[in-house]
Amino acid sequence: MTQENSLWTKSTCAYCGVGCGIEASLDAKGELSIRGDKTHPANFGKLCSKGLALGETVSHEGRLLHPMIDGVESNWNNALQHVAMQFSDTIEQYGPESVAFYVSGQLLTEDYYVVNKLMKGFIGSGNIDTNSRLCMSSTVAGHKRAFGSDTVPGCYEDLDTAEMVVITGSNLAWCHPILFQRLKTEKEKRDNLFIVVIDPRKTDTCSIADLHLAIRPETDVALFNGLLTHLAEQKKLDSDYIQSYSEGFDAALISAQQDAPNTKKLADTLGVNEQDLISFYQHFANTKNTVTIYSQGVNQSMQGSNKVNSIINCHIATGRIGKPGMGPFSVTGQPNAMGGREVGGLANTLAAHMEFGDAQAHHMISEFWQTEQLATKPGLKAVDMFDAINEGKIKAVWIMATNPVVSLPNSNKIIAALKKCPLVVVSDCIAKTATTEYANVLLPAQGWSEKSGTVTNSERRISRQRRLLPSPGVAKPDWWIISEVAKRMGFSKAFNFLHEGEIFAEYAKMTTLNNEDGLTRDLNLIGLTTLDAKGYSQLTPQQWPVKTIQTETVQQRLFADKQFFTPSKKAQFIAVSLMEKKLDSDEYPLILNSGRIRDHWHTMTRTGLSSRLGAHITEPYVAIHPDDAKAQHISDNNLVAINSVQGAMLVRASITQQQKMGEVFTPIHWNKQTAKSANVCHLTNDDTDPVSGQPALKSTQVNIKKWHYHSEAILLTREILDLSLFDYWVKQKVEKGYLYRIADNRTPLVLSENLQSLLKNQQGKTLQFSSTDESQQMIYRYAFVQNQQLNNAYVASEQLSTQSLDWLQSVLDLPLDNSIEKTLISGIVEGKLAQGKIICACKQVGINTITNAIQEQGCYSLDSIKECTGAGTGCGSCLPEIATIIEDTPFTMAQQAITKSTVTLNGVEQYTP
Ligand SMILES: Nc1nc2c(c(=O)[nH]1)N[C@H]1C(S)=C(S)[C@@H](COP(=O)(O)OP(=O)(O)OC[C@H]3O[C@@H](n4cnc5c(=O)[nH]c(N)nc54)[C@H](O)[C@@H]3O)O[C@H]1N2
Ligand SMILES: Nc1nc2c(c(=O)[nH]1)N[C@H]1C(S)=C(S)[C@@H](COP(=O)(O)OP(=O)(O)OC[C@H]3O[C@@H](n4cnc5c(=O)[nH]c(N)nc54)[C@H](O)[C@@H]3O)O[C@H]1N2
Ligand code: SF4
Ligand SMILES: [Mo]
Repeated sequence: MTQENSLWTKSTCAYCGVGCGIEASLDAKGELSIRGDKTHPANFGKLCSKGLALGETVSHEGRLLHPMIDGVESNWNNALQHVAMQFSDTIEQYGPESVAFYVSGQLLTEDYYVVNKLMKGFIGSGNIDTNSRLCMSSTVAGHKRAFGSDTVPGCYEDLDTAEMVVITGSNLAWCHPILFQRLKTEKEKRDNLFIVVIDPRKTDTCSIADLHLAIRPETDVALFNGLLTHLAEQKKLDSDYIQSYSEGFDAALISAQQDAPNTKKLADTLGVNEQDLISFYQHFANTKNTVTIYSQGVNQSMQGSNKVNSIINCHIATGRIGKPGMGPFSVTGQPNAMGGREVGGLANTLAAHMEFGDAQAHHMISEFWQTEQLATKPGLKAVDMFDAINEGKIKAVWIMATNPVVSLPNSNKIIAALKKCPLVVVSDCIAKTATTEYANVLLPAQGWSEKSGTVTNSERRISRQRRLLPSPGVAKPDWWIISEVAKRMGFSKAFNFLHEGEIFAEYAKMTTLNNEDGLTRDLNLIGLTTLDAKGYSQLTPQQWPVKTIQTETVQQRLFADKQFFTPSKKAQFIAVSLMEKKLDSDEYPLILNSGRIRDHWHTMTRTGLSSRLGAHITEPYVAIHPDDAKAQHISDNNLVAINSVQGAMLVRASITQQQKMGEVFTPIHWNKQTAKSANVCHLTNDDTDPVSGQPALKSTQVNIKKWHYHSEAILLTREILDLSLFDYWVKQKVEKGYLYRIADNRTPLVLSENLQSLLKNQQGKTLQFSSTDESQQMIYRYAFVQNQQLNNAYVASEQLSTQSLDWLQSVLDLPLDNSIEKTLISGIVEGKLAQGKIICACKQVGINTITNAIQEQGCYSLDSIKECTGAGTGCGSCLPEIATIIEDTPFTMAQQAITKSTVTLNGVEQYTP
């Protein structure tokens, strides 16, 4: 190892299922530097904005440092004893079905393995479910129905040789950015690569699409049934494959044909242009090397499993599976969504891809775990589990690494359930989340960078997450917390693990039970069963199945031998038909879709700590079509209330043609910790897919009304404030503090007075100035300076143009001088502030200088930015951020002329920004 390399530790990114390899090093200032791992086959050294900002999110801000019992600080021994006793007592009194664990795809495989072992193996109930129920369970159900196993057959490498890529129900550009970049690079290299995006809204992913089918929400089954029908009509089926290696084709085709009497009718059902539809079908029919990528637009639906099977049907029918450059490809969301599925985190599977109802599996696992209490039937799935809590059937729940008050549908019901539940234990890294509020016991968990174990990515590749930093307080790894509780419940022998590597070894061994050759089950890690501590510590990425330990990167595809894991060894077609969900209502005429934005992760407990990530989209919003906005007299940036039968939220309107009429979209990230009322799950209904139990989070009926208020303010502080007295507020992390956007029904003067009393400023210099602006509104400006440092500042008025106050985002990070003080009280931006947030620290170049160069001088490459502005010519660490700015800055006329666009929408050529 060279001196250089020895300073960098390899680990895996904390976020999405792409599973990028990172390298981390502590720099001289004690900060964690992060770079991509060039040797990792998921990313070959590249990282997206979230991966690059990992170092900024390992601060100890807001961490849960000690166990807490009923709000009082405790120690580990007492807390573990308390949890163990309460669970044991409940089980003794009401039986094993009266307790539950609700866990997460953000646990490591080792954590997941022990928590499943405890519930299913020793408590003897199936009541352990995971947030993967909200994420991947329709895919799991679809895979099992078609293949007899939960198998993702392909590899990322398939994107390099695919000639057609269908991306459906996935905003790959924002949610799996490194895979998207890989595909984009291929698209730039290869003219013959045809990309189709299927999504009701026009997302950034469409920027590389040849065709965008903006289908009506929830009509995917009909679209793929139409495809199967077309393939049959055009004689583009692989008859040999259908005959020899599959079953159920005829019934599936009959069902498909019923959904697709002809392309005109079908195009009407789907709400797309007929020619576009035919073009998609023809390309699919004629392109052997086709990969279909799919994600939550497919899974999170009342017909999610049927959507999955409608896609897989088309791949089986054309024999396009198990071979390079082709196959259905479910991209996983969380870093260890796959690992959880492997070890049995879902309530309806046992462990290591063994199933309930299989007597032999039951016997083997009982023997392997040395238990007589192995659960005999599936437990409750997430939504049902919380219903059972609400009904008092479950009396103790332990929530780990997930924030169900924000992420489960119909949050008011979840809150009611948690309030009623006699024992709520929450293991989290963060002290104050929407969920920890309802906990009786809080257990401090180590977070990413502190914990150690393994995760599996979307292409079945197992990678190590390694410990990089010490943990704050007395935080412990999840596997340790669970094992210690298990021991105190009387299961010492089975949970006597000293190290996560021991857990991994046990799990690897379990995959080989009656499966040494990997022919009984797909999941086989026999090559890793001999790993010793050193081998585990130095483990390089391994793609399963692992026959022998992989010393070089391998690219394996399952089903290459055309053998499946069904009883007949044949793939199964599933007959599916479109379930027309009635989505018309006079009171709630719009369909609310929800999903992710590029730079935030779920409930923001981590990405919310980075000012860089917070700057991309600063406020929760609802994307709405201009005509829908007009009907409600809503203008761009107005605050609006979204209402459904379940609840309401208050967000900013973003009027856009990317949204179709009748449909609106809002991000999932903001919640009680970051905004007054912007949690979309307060609105979403809890309908689920009857096959998978996955909630239909993408289609809730709502209405939208303009929200009227009397005053607005922007407040900059160094500390987090309780702003609950105001009607609307949103928090944004900025360098060295927070920026709050506030709106209220008080007058601007009263709002200003309220702000001053909240700030409780004493002994310092107050700068204050009130004036009227061009439209005769009163503007109240205020700033408070202590020890030559700006402590807090605000601007309040009837209405503010939030963009013109962007400069406030960087003020706390700059040394206070006369020109800044002048700006604070006059609002006239000059000096350093005029160039906006500093992007290139070496050359002190601000964002406005860079965007001006892009827009006015046509600098839209990194080299030209360097030349025009000097930015990025120092240490170069700002270059990725500059690249992002180039991507985000609206193109000018000059660029439009040279950027040839091929995207079509409803048959019309579109310009893609
Ligand atoms: N930046 C970022 N990346 C993430 C995450 C994050 O929080 N932030 N989370 C990770 C996780 S856990 C997950 S599960 C993945 C999710 O990754 P994605 O599934 O790509 O993300 P979403 O934004 O939830 O939804 C995808 C798209 O489905 C579309 N859609 C809605 N309804 C329909 C429909 O009826 N049919 C079709 N075809 N499309 C529809 C939506 O418009 C949306 O653009 O992202 C992972 N990556
Ligand atoms: N409306 C709507 N709702 C959705 C979705 C949608 O598209 N629309 N998507 C759904 C999907 S796909 C998902 S995956 C979920 C995600 O929803 P959640 O799982 O609720 O979201 P996170 O913010 O990732 O929650 C993780 C929690 O675990 C903590 N944590 C992080 N690391 C660790 C650890 O190592 N140990 C422990 N003990 N705690 C840790 C974090 O601080 C945080 O509180 O949301 C679902 N909800
Ligand atoms: S693509 Fe996903 S795994 Fe890779 S760096 Fe980005 S967030 Fe991390
Ligand atoms: Mo997810």
